[in-house]
Amino acid sequence: MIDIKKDERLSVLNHSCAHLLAQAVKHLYPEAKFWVGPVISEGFYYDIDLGNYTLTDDDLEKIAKEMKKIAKDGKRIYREEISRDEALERFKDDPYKIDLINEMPIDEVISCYTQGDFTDLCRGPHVDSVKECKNFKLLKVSGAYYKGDSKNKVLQRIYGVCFDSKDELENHLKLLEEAKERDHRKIGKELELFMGHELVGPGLQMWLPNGATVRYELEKYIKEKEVKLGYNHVYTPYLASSELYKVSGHWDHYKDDMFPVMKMDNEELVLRPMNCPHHMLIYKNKLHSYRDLPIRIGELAPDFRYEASGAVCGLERVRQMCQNDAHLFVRPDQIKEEVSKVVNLILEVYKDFNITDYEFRLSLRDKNNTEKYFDDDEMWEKAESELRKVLVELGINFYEAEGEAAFYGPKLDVQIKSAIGHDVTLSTCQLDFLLPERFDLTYIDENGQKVRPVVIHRAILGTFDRFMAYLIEETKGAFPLWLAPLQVNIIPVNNEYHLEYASKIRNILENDNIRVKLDDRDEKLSYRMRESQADKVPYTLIIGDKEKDSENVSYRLFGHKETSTLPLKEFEELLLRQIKEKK
Ligand code: TSB
Ligand code: ZN
Repeated sequence: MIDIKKDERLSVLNHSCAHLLAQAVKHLYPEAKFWVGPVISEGFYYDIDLGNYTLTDDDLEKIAKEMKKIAKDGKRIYREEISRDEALERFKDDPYKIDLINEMPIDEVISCYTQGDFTDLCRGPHVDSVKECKNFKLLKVSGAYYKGDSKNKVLQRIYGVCFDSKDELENHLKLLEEAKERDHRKIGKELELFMGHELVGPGLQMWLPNGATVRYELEKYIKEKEVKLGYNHVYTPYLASSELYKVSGHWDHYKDDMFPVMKMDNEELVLRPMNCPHHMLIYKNKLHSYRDLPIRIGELAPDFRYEASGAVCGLERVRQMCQNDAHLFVRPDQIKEEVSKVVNLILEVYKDFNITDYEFRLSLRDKNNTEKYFDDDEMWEKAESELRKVLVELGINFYEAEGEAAFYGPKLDVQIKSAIGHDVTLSTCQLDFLLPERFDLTYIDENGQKVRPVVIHRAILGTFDRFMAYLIEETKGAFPLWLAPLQVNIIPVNNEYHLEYASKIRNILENDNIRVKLDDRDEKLSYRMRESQADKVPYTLIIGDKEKDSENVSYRLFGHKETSTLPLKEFEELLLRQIKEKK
């Protein structure tokens, strides 16, 4: 999907369309007050105060009609630069604009743009005429707090998108429609993969049997891979004394993302947001020699983060998640090799899941934000340049982003786009010189001296929650055979004649640990076949006279119309092979 913000022409066009929207709203609702109307990746929006009135979809239609009318009139858009006093005078009836003017730096040139009877305070640039904005679509309206602060009034945010031609617009709307169909929340519900409930709360999802089966397979898959690569897995508690996070630095730099303390008599407990502190203590439990390193401690570990209720999204962003976590304790001379192994593991896993659309991001700190980031320039310079150097040496293509690091160090994040356009991190590999210091971790080097190890934090699947969200959207719920909640659905054509043979097939496959169902309901064959397709079962078997007499199976693959036939034994072998090969 195109990122409107990244395209210069579309950016300007969409911004002009936001003005057109405001003008139409002003015509229809003369009392409307306007806040801001920026361009976003999806198009544009405008935040509008309509008093106590809440816009409906019908209203959006009326507004769109008015916009069309104005666009057809084709007024020119022209720019003026005005003094601060004049700006304050012109926008005196619009308190939000007055706010904006007052917040502008003293030396900033104040400009406004006028089209017909409408003028808006704006930096620009804009297209030449409103008629260029005629190919637009208003997408939705929702509430948005003034300045994003929940203590403030709720404004109405109207979203839209605009293109140069009708074809481009229609094409884009079609893609949006397809994306909606792929949304993991929709598919998750249809296929009974997971559910939320208001009594449990936002960002807290329950994995239903179908989803839990997929997750179990994912857990097994990644744990087995890690064991082969020399990881040792542990189990640690989800709770800890708040002291632990004071030592680690989470208390000073990550507290806003944590649930508040539980006070018990003389104790203070918190739900952990990360697992690093526990793993640091496990490392520290023993003396280590340089020959023992790297030590790789892994855990499929539940964590709790206080994500804003407005930011949580299905399984993609949750408040309780389970990380595919590990902390690698390495000597400084092992950093490159270990980062390289992590990157290779990421690439190998992505190949297994056919993940091709992603970008590597080197996430750096924001130097000015000493609240979020541990304040030690020297340490940051070292960690950031070390990680950058390793990435360059490994020949990895990446872009850099400030303000995206962890509080303890820079990260190599793998960014993907969700169906509804969220840019999220899937895998991560992070370099940390801080926590070894905070926990006073050491090993004995060749000269018998105590020295500090370096820690690499890494999560390959990220969290099972987010990975599942991704997988659902990528596969549209048609999981590969090895992951599918139900792998084989057996439909006897007629229970009276075919049930016995169908049951025999079921028993054989069940014995092979294949997830199989026998659909012996008294429903029409075509109905049962359709339902099997809707459930996205990889193999649907149709068992009738022909199959019974020759000990064959006839099967239909998900998404295919044709039926194939194989001797039962061969079919069984085919399934086992495909499951093993993760086809
Ligand atoms: C890798 N301490 C490290 C760990 O050792 C850590 O916690 N890193 S993290 O903060 O980046 O989180 C790891 C992964 O969890 C992220 O890469 C992302 O894929 C996933 N994740 C983060 N927040 C959420 C959330 N709210 N919901 C679902 N998944 C999340
Ligand atoms: Zn960590």
